[in-house]
Amino acid sequence: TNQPLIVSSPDQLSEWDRILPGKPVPEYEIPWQVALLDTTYGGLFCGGTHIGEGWILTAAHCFFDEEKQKLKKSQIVVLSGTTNLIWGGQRSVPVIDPITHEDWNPETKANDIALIRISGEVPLEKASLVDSVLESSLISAGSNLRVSGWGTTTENGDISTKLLKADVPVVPTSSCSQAYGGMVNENQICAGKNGVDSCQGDSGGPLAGLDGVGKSVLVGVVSFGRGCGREGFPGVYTRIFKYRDWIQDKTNI
Ligand code: 4AZ
Repeated sequence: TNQPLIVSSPDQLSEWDRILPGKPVPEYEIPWQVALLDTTYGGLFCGGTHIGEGWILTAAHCFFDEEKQKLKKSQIVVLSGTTNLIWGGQRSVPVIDPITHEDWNPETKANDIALIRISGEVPLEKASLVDSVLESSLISAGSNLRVSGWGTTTENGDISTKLLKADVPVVPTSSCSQAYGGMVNENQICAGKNGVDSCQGDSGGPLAGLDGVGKSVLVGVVSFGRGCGREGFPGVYTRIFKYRDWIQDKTNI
């Protein structure tokens, strides 16, 4: 449909208070970024990344509500081809129910990864998935990765109607795991610093790095965090490289 979405009223925050803090993404800079909208209220519930042939990579926790019931395909619309959540772009519907990882654990948040299949009619650019050699150089502690989304621009704040991006420094898994009481392991990447982070609604969206020729490669999926942008609590991302076989198995990508 071409109905405008119902989103939170535009907030009063300055550009720099957004995605903690974010910069607006120019149109076409991250063309594989999608928004997942819930048809029951028309609003954003997660982000996602087009990885090819109508497959959207996202987070498993996106599809479970408070009662831990899975969202079905009829409750989901995939918005692509726009940085503006309200106007423009294409809307696609999933052709099958979301495929969530078999070992997704809502208590520990382990294996927070999922796939959505949309009909292949929308020509969407795809993100490349990181390989092992590139990955090891991209996730060395202190290097920056880029996260993007329409998520809230402060903890418990409003979502952004414009797609925002932020560069987040990689934090060693050991110290991150300590902060999160042992919940984080080598299947995850931690990134972020005081005031620079992803937040609610960014979940499922891309964490990306640049290869040797400046081409974007997908490294992680926004998963969780204690609050947003808090000192000592970086954002936690699903480490895509560790799920390469799972993705291949489900999608042939
Ligand atoms: C969320 O609630 C969420 N700071 C996502 C990412 C982060 C925190 C919360 C990371 O979806």
